[in-house]
Amino acid sequence: LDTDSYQAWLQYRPIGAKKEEYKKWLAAIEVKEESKILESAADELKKGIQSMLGVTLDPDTYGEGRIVLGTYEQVDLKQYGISPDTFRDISDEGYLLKSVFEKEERAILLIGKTDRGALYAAFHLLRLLQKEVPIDPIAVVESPRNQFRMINQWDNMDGSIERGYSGQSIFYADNDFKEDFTRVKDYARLLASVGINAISINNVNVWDVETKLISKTFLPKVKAVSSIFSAYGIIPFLSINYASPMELGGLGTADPLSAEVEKWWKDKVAEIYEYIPDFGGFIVKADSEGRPGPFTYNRGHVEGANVLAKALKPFDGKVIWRCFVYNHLQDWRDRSTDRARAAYDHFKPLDGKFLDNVILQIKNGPMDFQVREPVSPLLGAMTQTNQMLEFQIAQEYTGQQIDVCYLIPQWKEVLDFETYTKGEGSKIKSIVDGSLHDYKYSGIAAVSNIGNDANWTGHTLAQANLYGYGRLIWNPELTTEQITKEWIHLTFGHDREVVDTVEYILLHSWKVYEKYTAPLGIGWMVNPNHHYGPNVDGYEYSKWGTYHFADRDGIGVDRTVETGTGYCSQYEEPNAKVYDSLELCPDELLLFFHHVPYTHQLKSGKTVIQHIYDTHFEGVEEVEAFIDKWNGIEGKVDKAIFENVKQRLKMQRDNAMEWRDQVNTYFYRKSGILDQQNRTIHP
Ligand code: GCW
Repeated sequence: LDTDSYQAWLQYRPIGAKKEEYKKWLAAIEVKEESKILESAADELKKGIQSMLGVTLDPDTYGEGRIVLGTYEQVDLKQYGISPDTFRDISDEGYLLKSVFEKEERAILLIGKTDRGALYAAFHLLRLLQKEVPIDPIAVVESPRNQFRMINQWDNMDGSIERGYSGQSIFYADNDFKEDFTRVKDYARLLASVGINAISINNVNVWDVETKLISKTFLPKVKAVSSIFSAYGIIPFLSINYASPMELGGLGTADPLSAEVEKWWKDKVAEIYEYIPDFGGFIVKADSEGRPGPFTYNRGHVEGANVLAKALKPFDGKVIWRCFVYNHLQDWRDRSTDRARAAYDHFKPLDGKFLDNVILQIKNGPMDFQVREPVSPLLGAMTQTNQMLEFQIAQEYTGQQIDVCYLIPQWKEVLDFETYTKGEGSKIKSIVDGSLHDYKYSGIAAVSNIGNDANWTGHTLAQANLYGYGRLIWNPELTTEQITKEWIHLTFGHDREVVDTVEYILLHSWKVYEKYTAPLGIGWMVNPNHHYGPNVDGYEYSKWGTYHFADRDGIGVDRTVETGTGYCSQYEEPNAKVYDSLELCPDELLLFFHHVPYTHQLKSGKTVIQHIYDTHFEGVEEVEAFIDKWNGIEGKVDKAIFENVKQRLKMQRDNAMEWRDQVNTYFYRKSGILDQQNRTIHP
C-alpha cells in the first residue's frame, strides 16, 4: 500500500519551520464530554499532531498549551471571555476556532455548537497546521452554508460499482458486506474532514440482493457500517427498491395508495429505526430507466413519495426522491419528445403536493452529467417543495478518472447560475441552501468517485474532485483557486514548482476535456454502455433520447419555442430569451439549443466547423503540455503518485487523439469543409 496516496489529504506530513511555534500551543488536550463524535475529533487531533509535530497530546496534564474541545454548552465560555452570543446565529454544525493567550497559558479552543461542529473545528485546525499558516492569533467562526452535504455511493453488493472507476466497493463483496471495515472508517474520516454529513451506502439502482438491505438479513451489518459513519457526524441513508412490499413483503402490489402497502412501509421503517436510531431515510430512483415506481399503479410521484414520507415522519426521516425521470425507450424518429424537458414537465406541476420531509433530488443539468450542459430549469422552479442538487464526482462522461477533469470550476458555474426565479439574486446556491424559497430541507448530493484502489480514486488527481466537492458545498463562496491550492498543499506539500504544476493541470483540465470531446454543449458522442472514448453516432439512433442530428449541412438540437421542442421556455426570463435566441445564446451551449449550419459564425468569430477542428487539435496539444509539465516534477512528488499520474496522462493522450481524429474526420466527411489551417484530418 502506498501511504501518501492512501491517506489522500490527511497525510499529516511533518511540519517544517513552524514546528516549534506550533508546539507551544499543542501539548495537551482537554475533551469536555464523552461522545462518539468528540472521540473521533480527539483521535484525529492526536493522530495528526503526533504525525506532524511528533507530540503526543496529553489528556491529563496541562502542558504549555492545550486544545480545548467541546460544545459551547460544555466549555466554560466566560473563562475565555467568549460571549454565548457567538453561537446564537450559527447553525448546529458551526464552530468557533480561537487561540487564547492569558495568564501565561495558551489554549486553542475548538468549540462547536454541537459535537459535529467541534469535529469540523478539529479538522479545520489540522488543515491550518498542515498548510503551515500562523495560528496565533486566530479567531474563526464558521457554519456550513448547506444543510445536507451528501455523498451517494453507487455500490452494488456483488462488489461492483455502477460508474465506478477506482476498483471495487469498499463496502461489499460477494453479495454481502465485507468483513473488514478499515477502509470504511478511513473513508468516513476523509468525508468528515471536508464536512460531508450524509451518505447513502448503496446504488440507486437497487437489485435483488440490495433490496434486502432493509431486511433482517442485512440490517445488523447496515447498523455496523452506520455507526462508523455516525461517529464522524455522517447520517446513513439507504437506496430502496420501490417494489419492496412485493419483493420483501410478499404483497401482491406496491401501490402507494393501498392500505396494506402503507402499513408495510410503516412497519418496515419502524424496524429499521430499531436498529439504527439516527437513520436518515431513503433515497429513491423510481420510474426511472426501468426501475419500479408508482406509475405501474397509475399513481404519480406525489403518492409514491408521500407513502414513504408518512412512514419516516415519526422518526424524523427523509425521502430523497430523484427527478431523473424521462422516457428511456424513445424512438429516434420521434422529433417531438425531448429528454431535456422531462424532469421539469414531470415535477413542476406537482409543486406543493409533497409532504415536508420529501426532498427532490435534481441533477445539475437536464440531461446527464455531460462535460457541458445548461443548468436544470427545475432547480428553483418549485417554491413549495424541498429540493436538493445532484452532482456526479465520478467522471462517467468526463474521462472516467483516466483523463484528468477537475470539476470544481463546472460546479461553481452551476452554483453561481442566476435563475431569476425571484428576480435577480436567485442563484442556484441560494436555492439549494434553502434561503431563497425557505425550504425546510435542502442541500447537495453527489455520486462518489471512490473504490478500493490504493489511492481511492484511480487517478490520484481525481482525489481533488472529492475534496473540492466537500469544501465547495460547505462554502460556495470559496474560489476555485482557494480550494485547489488547499488540496495541493495538503496532498503534495509546499514546493513551489509542484504546487504550480498541479494547479495548472487541474485548473485547465475541464476546458481541455471539453475541447477534445463533444463540441459546443451537444454532449454524448461516446461509446455506448461504458461511455468512454469517442463514437460520434454511438447514441444517434438509440432509445435514450440523446441525439446530435448532424447532417451534411449542420448540427445541433433545436430546442427553441418557435421551431423546436420548446425546452427554452422552461427557463425564467431573461434566460429563456437568451437561450432561445441564436444571437444571444452563449457559444458553449449553442448546439444544445440550436441546430445550425457548419458555417454559422460563433461569437468568437469562428465558424462552427472551424471551432470543432481548432478545439480538437488544441485539446490534444494541451494534454501534451500536461505531460511535459508533469514530467518536470519527477522526483519532487511521491514516486507512486508520480507514476500513477504519468501513466494516466499517457492514456489520456491516446484517448484525446482518438477523439480528435474521429470527431474531425466525421465532420469533415459530413461537411466537406477543409480545415483553414490545413492540419491532418484523415479523409
Ligand atoms: O447517467 C446514468 C448512468 C446510470 C445511472 C443513472 C442514474 C445509477 O449512466 O448508470 O444509474 O444515470 O443517475 O440513475
